Amino acid sequence: MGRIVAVSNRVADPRRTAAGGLAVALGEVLKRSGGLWFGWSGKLSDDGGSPSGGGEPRVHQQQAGPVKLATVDLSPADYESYYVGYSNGVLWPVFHYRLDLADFDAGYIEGYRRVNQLFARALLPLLRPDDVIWVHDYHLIPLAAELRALGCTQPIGFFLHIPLPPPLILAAIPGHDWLMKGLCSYDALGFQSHADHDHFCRYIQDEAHAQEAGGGRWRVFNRTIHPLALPIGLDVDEFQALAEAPEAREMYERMRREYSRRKVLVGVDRLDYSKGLPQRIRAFGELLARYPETRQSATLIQIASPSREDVSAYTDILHELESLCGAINGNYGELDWMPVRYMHRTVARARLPGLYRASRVALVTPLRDGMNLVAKEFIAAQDPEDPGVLVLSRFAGAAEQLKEALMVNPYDIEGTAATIHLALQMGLEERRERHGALLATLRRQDVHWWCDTFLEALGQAEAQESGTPWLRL
Ligand code: ADQ
Repeated sequence: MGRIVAVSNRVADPRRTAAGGLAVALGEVLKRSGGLWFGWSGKLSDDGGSPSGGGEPRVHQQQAGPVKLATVDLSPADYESYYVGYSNGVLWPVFHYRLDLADFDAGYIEGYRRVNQLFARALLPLLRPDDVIWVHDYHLIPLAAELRALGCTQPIGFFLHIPLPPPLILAAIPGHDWLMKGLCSYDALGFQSHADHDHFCRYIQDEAHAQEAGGGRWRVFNRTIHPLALPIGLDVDEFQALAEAPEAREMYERMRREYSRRKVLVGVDRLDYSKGLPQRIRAFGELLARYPETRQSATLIQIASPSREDVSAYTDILHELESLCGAINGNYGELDWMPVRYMHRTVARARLPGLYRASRVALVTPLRDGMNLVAKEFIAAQDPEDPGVLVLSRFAGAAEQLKEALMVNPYDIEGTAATIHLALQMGLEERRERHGALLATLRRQDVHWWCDTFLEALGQAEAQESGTPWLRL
C-alpha cells in the first residue's frame, strides 16, 4: 500500500501531545507510516487561502518528524458558514439527535461546499499516484466527490467519528440527499458502532434503493461501497507508558495526598451539550441526597475543557453547569469538604493518567457520543491490582464494546445516582474482574487494529473499483 494521506478539519503536530481523540488517533496512524496530513490551518485570512480570493489556494507545508503537514487558511465568511454554521450548527446537533438545536440557515450549506471544493483544489497537486486517502469526520463529507470531479482516481475512505442517526432524523436536514450521496462517493466508510452502521445501511436502502453486494458491500448510485462498523481504539501501550511517566505519577501522588480520606469520582470532557454534563451533576446531587453516607466521603472532580465558544448552545450549557455546581456546593459543602470541584479548562494530556488512576469512579455519561475515548483512557490508566469502576452511558458508542462497565441511562437521574452508589461500594474482587475483561477488549481492538482493519478494507475496495464511473454531486 502507498503513502497514507489523512485529511481532517484540523491537523496537529504528532510530535506534541494533543488534546482530542481524533488528533491522538490520527497522529499515531501517520507516525507509524510517515505520510501527509492535510487540513485547515486554524487561521483566518481575508483572501480565504487563495491569493486575491481566486486562483490556486496557498498551501502551508511543514515537516513534523516523519509526517508532512499541509494546511490552508479560511476566509472569515467561510469559517462562519462552513465551520460554525454548517458543521457545528447543523451536522453536529443533528448527528447527535438534537434537531431542536440545529440552525438550518440555507447560506451555510454553500460555504460548506465551497470549503470542501477549496480543500480538493489545494490537496490534488500534493497527491502521488499510489496514495491512499483517508478523510475524517463530518466537516468533510463531500470531499471525495469534489476530488473525483477534479480527476482524482486514488482510493478514498472516510471515517465518521460522531454518531449517525436513524434515516428519519437525517431526512430532517435540508439537502440530506446531497449530503448522503457525498458519503456514497467514498470507497470504504467506517462508523463507530453497529448502530451507526445499521442507520447508514437503512438510509441507503430506503432513500437510494441500495442493494447488498456480498461481503458487507453495497451497490448504490451505480458504484460499490464498503461500510464497516469499526470502533476507534486507544494506543493502550502508549497511554500506559504515559501513566508511568513522572508527570502522571506526580499528579497521582498529589491527588492521593489531597484526597486521602475521600473517594474521588472523575469526569473529563469537552464542554459540549452531547456529553450530558448537567444530568451528571444532577445525578451526583441526587447521590448526596439519597445516600447520606456519601456526604463528606465522595468528591466529584469535573474537568470541562472550553470548546466552540462561538456557538450559542455552548454558552448556555456553561452557565447551567456553573449554577448546578454552585447549588450543590452551597447545599452540601462543609468547611473541610467541597462536594464538586468543577474546572472549566483543559488538563495536560501527560497528567490525565494520574488523575484517572487516583479516581475510584469515572463518570462517562454522554447523552450521545460517537465513541468516547475518555472511557478507554480511564481503563488503561488503572492499577490492575486496585482498579476503579467505569460508569458508562448506554448512549456512548463505547457501550457496544465495554460491556463490563456499569451501564446507565443518563436521562434517569435517580437510576444513575443508584448506579454511582453501587460503583462506590464495589468490592476489590469484582472491580478486578470487570477491569480485567475491559482491558482485554481494549487490547484486542486498539488503535492499530482500528487503523489496519480500515486500510485493509480500503485496499480491497481499490482492487474492485477501478474502472467504475465516478459519482458527481
Ligand atoms: P470528542 O468529542 O472530542 O471526539 P472524546 O472521545 O471524549 O471526545 O475524546 C476526547 C479526547 O480529548 C480524549 O483523548 C480526552 O483525554 C481528551 N479530553 C477531553 N476533555 C478533556 C479535558 N477537559 N482536558 C484534557 N483532555 C481532554 C470525537 C467524538 C467522540 C470520539 C472521538 C474519537 O465526539 O465520540 O470518541 O472523536 O473518534
